[in-house]
Order: sequence, then C-alpha cells, then structure tokens
Amino acid sequence: TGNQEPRPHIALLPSAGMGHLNPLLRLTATLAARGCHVTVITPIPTFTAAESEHMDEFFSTYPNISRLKFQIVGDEPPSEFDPPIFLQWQSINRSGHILRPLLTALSPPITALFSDFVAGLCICPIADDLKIPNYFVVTSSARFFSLWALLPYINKSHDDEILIPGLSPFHISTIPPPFFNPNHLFTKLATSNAPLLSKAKGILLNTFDYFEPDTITAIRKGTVLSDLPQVFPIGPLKDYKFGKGNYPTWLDDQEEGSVVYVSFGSRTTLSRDQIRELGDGLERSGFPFLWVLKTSKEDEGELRDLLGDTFFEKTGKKGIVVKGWADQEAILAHPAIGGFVSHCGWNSVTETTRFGVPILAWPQHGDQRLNAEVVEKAGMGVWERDWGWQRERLIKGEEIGEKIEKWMTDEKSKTQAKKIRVEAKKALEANGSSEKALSDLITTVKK
Ligand code: BUP
Repeated sequence: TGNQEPRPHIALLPSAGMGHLNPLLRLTATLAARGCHVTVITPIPTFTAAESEHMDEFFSTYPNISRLKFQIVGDEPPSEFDPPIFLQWQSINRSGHILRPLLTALSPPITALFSDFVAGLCICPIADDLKIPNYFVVTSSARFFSLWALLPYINKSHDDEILIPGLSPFHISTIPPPFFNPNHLFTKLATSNAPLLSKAKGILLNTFDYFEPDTITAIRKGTVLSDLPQVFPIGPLKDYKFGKGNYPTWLDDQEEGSVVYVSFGSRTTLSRDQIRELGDGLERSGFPFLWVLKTSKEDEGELRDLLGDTFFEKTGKKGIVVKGWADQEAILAHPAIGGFVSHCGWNSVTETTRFGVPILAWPQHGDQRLNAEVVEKAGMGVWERDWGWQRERLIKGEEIGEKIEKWMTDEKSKTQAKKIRVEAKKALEANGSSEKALSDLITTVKK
C-alpha cells in the first residue's frame, strides 16, 4: 500500500548452552509475534544434543521463522582449565569470517543483529563492516552484567570487596572463581568481549525494573560505565510454548504449595556424596519433592545405585526423582509447587519470578552467586552463603533438611515471591516497564 511501516529483519545469534539458547529463542518468538521478520543463526555443531533437539522443536513450532545454520571452526582440545562450553564460545567467536558472507546473502537484507553478549568478537566486526546495528542480549542478571562490563578495568587482587560505582559492593566470595585467573578461558573471553559492549546500538536485559531497581538505574544513568549504549530491560522473557509443556502428573495429586522442586540446571552435576546427602535432606524435611537430577558420565546407570537402596523405600510416594530433564516452566507453573531449590542460573531465576515461587538459593558456579544475591535482595528467597561453590564442601543431609523445613514455612519469602509475580506480570502488560522497553526497542530498530 505504500503506507505500511517497514518490517525489520532481525538476525539473532545465540551462543552455546541451554541457558543461552533459551532466552534468545524466547526473544525470537516475541519479536516474530510483533511482526518482525526474524532469522536465527544457529552455530553448528551445537554444544549439546539437547540444544539441537530444542531447536528442532522450536523451528517446527514456528515454520515462519528462518534458520541460518552456520558451521563454526573447531578449536584446540580442552586444557584442564577450559570447560568445553567456553571452548565452544571461543569457536563461535573465531568464526565470524564464515558467518559474514552468509549474512550478506540474506534476503531481505538484515536491519539489525541481536547477539548473545558472549559472542561480541564474532559479531562486532561483521556489524561494523556491513554497517548493521548490533544489540547485545544479556543472558544473566544486570548485576553480573555490570561486573562483566567492568572486568577488564578492575583490580581483583587486594580487597575483600570490588566497588562498582552506583552498586552495592561485590564481595570477593561472590565473584566467579575463574575471574581470579587471567589465563582461564572464561576470563579471557570476558575481558576481550567486554570492551565491545560500547560499540553496540543497545543492550537488552532479561530482567525488569522492579526486580533489579538499583542496578538498572545505575546502568541507565551511566554510573556503572559511562560509554554504555541505551539499555532495554525487557524481562522476564516468556516461554515460547505458551503453557503447553508437560509436567509429571504426580504433581496433580499433591497439595497446593506443598512440593519442593529441586534442580541445578543443565550444566551442574553434584558429587555422588552430595547427591546422597541431598536425598537424605529432602527426606528429613518432610515435604514432598520433585527432583530433576542431572548425573555425570561416571554416574550414568540406575538412580537406585546412586541414591542408595533404602532411599526409594523410605521416601515412597513422598517424592519423585526425574533423571536429566523435565519441562521446568510447566513445573513452576503447577500450583503444587511451594518452593524451588535452585542453582540460580539466571533463566531459572527469571522464570521463577513469573510464578511466585520462593527460592532456596544454592549457587554452584559462574554468575550464580551474584544472581543469588539478587534473589535475596528482592526478598524472593534465602541463600545459605556458607554452603560454598560446587564441590567445595559436603553439606550434610541434616543441615539441608533443617534449612528446607525452615524456608518452606517462611511466610515472608512466600509473600514477597507472590508480590514479585504480580510485578513481573505488570512489567509485561501494556504500559509496564518491560513492555515499554520492548516497544521502544522495536521503534529504534525500525528507524
Ligand atoms: Br535442567 C533443566 N528443564 O530439566 P539456567 C533446565 N531447563 O526446562 P543453566 C528445563 O533450561 P547457565 C530442565 O527452564 C532454563 O530455561 C530452564 O538455564 C531449562 O541454568 C534453562 O537456569 C536453564 O540459566 O545455564 O542451564 O545452568 O549457564 O545460564 O547457568
């Protein structure tokens, strides 16, 4: 008609790991629902089979969304410091020259790039050359993002605390341990990606004003770092399945708000001893439980061997253990769930805000302690700080059981978790803070 608004073509680049793929796919579905033409760039080979299956499901749900497969270059074998996920991030970062001609060939031409903030080295040279605006998508908390942005300029060697202007101090014990080793690949990736943030047209945060108010304000005002571009807090990003997921039907027989849901995300495996102690703790707490248990390669085999012969007899119908994977959003949405023992991966945290479930934070590695601080500060849960990092020390069942019992009966966290659910919903409604940020973003992209 000639009067129609231009339809932007956005290409999104997720990095490796379920915690990175999920938010990017959610954003993709959101943009498609707003009438944007979207293409998802999918690095091949994927990091895990689960990611590949997840993408197949996504693209069959959304036949209108295009997929651009992009073969990344391999990398040297992992050293003792370099967990495979960081090698995969590095490979993506080193494969920009392969991606560039594929992007140039896309039709209609791309209006904007939305890329995972850990993939800047891949995308920024392309965005520069082709003069396409790039927006970074942050898949962690605004608090962790602030540390990441300043990492190249921080001296971590002396004090107990790291001070970032405008933010509450970062205690050394909350900083991801690899950041103290300049040779760790995670640190090298962070310090080489962080300076690229200021080259972006905008920064998308999967959080919302009510949940991280001080941090978002400080970032917006330029107090954290003066040369950051505009930030768009558009979270909590919603599941793209729109409530059609499956949950164990055992939940239907449980009382409202009675069940403890336990999951440490897609990447953490607890030690065999810790698994047994956690089982003991769950049993002692007296609450029904749903435990999604990820085992390491050495512990493949029967859950009965891992948890001990008597565990299933003692817990009987009181609890169920699911091996590997279950649909977390569908579980969190179930009225029987009364609390979530969580590693505080940022997706888990943001998903939980939408369902009003209190968290017992048990962070394991990476950004998770900083995320646990956000949960604690927002009053959405509790965190036993001295439980340590992953495999640092063995927490006994007795202590776990007591903690779970106390937290499951804590009215304060329950009330505040419900309040946060209301605020998360408001943020996403018309005139809500995240909805406004998203509309602004789409308007900016169309310009
Ligand atoms: Br495990 C598991 N079902 O059984 P996080 C995870 N998920 O739907 P992570 C399931 O994977 P990072 C399961 O809902 C979330 O969207 C979950 O992301 C989903 O933690 C995602 O919570 C996991 O960010 O990643 O995987 O440890 O590296 O970000 O900590």
